[in-house]
Amino acid sequence: MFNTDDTIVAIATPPGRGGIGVVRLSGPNAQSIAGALLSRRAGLKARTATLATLTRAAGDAEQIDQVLATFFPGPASYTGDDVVELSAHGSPVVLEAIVEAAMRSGARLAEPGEFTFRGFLNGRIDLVQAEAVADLVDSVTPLQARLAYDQLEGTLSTEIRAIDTTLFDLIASLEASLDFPEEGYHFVDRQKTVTAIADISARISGLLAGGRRGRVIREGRQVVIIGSPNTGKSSIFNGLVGAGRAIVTAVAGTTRDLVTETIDVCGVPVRLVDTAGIRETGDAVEVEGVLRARSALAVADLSLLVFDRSRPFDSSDVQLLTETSSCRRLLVVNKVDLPLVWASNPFTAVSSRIVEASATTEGGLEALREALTVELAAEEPRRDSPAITNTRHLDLLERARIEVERAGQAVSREVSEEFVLADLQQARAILEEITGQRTTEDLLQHIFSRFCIGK
Ligand SMILES: Nc1nc2c(ncn2[C@@H]2O[C@H](COP(=O)(O)OP(=O)(O)O)[C@@H](O)[C@H]2O)c(=O)[nH]1
Ligand SMILES: [Mg+2]
Repeated sequence: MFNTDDTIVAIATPPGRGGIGVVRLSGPNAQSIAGALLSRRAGLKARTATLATLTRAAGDAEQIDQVLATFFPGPASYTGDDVVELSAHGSPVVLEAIVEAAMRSGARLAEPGEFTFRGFLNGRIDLVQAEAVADLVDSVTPLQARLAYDQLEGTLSTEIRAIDTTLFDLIASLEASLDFPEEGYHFVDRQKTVTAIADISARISGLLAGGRRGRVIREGRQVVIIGSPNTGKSSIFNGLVGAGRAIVTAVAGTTRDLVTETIDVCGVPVRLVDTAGIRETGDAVEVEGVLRARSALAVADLSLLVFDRSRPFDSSDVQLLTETSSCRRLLVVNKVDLPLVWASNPFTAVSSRIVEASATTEGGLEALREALTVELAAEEPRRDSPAITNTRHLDLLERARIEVERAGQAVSREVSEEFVLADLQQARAILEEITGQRTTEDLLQHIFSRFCIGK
């Protein structure tokens, strides 16, 4: 998918202006290309930042910038190849000029994720760790960053490899019994084999158990705010987001499109969706808004139903309660700063959690956040167990578990070892797909296409 024996170059820092911008070169000619552009006679010292002037081309008098150049010789570099990092002033114009100069000297512009891909190919990191790099860069909450970092450190890879090694040993002992059939089945102890297989299955299940929670942290949740017009949905949305993002007005039906913002609820990124509300309307634009509100509701993990206690509880409020009775929901009784006009408690038959709030005085917003946390079951994964955040890993682990269990049943039913072996080998193949020891080009393409350029 990528050529791997040439030298690649890219800006490694985000687009836009900054105090510093970094251009990264990786490949066999990284050092000579950097050397040609830098005003230094001597070569760069390994892993030492060196101040130098960078010119447009070898022998060219036109200087681009003063840079700090650092040479990381392979194989102990990020990519496993020779790497040179040039820290320049963080102007897009300067950084682009440096990239162009490197390209004139023979470097090729890197594709997204190509540096990390080389690190993977050169065995610096496995596939789980490469995916963790992308997750860490993409993380929007501190908890997401922590889980991605743990994965980058190799907590998940280590556990998967440990399971794989146990499987390998078990397979080896079963194979030995096949090679020496005259020794009889007793070469391996049937009961011991059953126990060993059950242990492996339990370890995989343990990883899977933490996985659902991990996935929630990585992928986040969607919470939809619904309710009749003017109940204060947009105000609640703004209160939770903490900035005046959605339009708030006293005219019914102003939030016509969906407004979304992501907030951090105990480490879980929650995509909060403000809707036009659900009510009968004649306005074509608003009809569209109501339609969108309904479809957002359909895919939401949780809905916040907002009611206005300063006006009568009417049929549309009743309808909203009925319509969402089978959804996960949280009821918000808004405008508690105004007098209560409801003659009776409309929620006597409702078991959902109810939070009283005032978007205006911000009273109850903290309680609302806490209720959100509880509803989204945001308990933190323990640090000592690897949390699986990635659906790809979860799917493969589940498949591996099924194979191991099948093997266990085969042993119990006294099926020939060959079948047991085939299942266990299949389980190993699946585990190796997770860490990338066995992969297809399509999968790699898919994974690395998510990366940004320069990573
Ligand atoms: N007194 C009071 N007014 C509120 C409260 N929340 C919202 N409002 C007002 O109610 C009106 C409608 O609010 P908005 O958030 O646009 O409602 P939406 O149509 O449900 O999105 C605005 O004039 C808000 O200022 C509250 O808690 N107390
Ligand atoms: Mg609104």
